[in-house]
Amino acid sequence: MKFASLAAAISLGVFAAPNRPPAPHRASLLTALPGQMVPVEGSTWTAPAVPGLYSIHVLSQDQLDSITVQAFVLVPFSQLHGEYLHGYRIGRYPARPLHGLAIYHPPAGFIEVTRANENTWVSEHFQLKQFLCKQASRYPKYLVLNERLIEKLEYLLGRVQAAGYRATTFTIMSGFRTPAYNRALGNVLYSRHTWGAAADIFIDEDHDGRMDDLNGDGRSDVRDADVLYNLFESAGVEGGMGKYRPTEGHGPFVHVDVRDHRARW
Ligand SMILES: [Ca+2]
Ligand SMILES: [Ca+2]
Ligand SMILES: [Zn+2]
Repeated sequence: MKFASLAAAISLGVFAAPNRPPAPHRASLLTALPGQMVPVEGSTWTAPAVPGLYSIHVLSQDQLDSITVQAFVLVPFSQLHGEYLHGYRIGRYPARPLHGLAIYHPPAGFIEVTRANENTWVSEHFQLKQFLCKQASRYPKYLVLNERLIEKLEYLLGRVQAAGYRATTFTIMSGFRTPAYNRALGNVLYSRHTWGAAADIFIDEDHDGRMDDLNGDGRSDVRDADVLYNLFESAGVEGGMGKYRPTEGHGPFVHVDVRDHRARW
């Protein structure tokens, strides 16, 4: 078992995934605060003091298989000055968590996104830049991204593909939203988007910026969102999910999020 990072090479326990087909971007996302000790593939990794991306390559024992753990050391939340983080507007998280739930406390920190790392594959089918807030700004930009959201999107994409639909990824119309941007949209105070735990998605293999005609009726409308919604429901999806009909501003899409209870709309 080999384990190599930008910082050092250390040995790890067994990485058991010998029979999976080769994937071009076999990766998983890990976030940690500077100095935090986190489990990685059966071993422990200590996050360096300097925020940024540390790609950890984990080889299987026979060295025929590997996975890249894209470990981002976060810029701690305490670095915020008012509403800004290094010139990037974040806004304010609610002082009181919703119903006292831990998932609504302010995030521990932020991933710093640069031109150099925004194309990073954080899983097999998703790149870091897909989750960026749509607010206009220069680099560096910052985001919060929940690992469980990525896992969920990968699972759902797999189900969509297994059902016979062509889908190389989900187009993420809205992933992370800064509280400032979310507020400007007039959205709810406790949107899971502001915790990097929600995504508004559709399938757009013909790249026209709109949901593809999944049900084959020659139109792109809420019935195509229904196709995704029903597929996700039958896949036993937990957490929050809602479907949206098209407006003048956007096409049909489905919202999915990570939360501790089931919610549907
Ligand atoms: Ca399309
Ligand atoms: Ca249709
Ligand atoms: Zn949403």
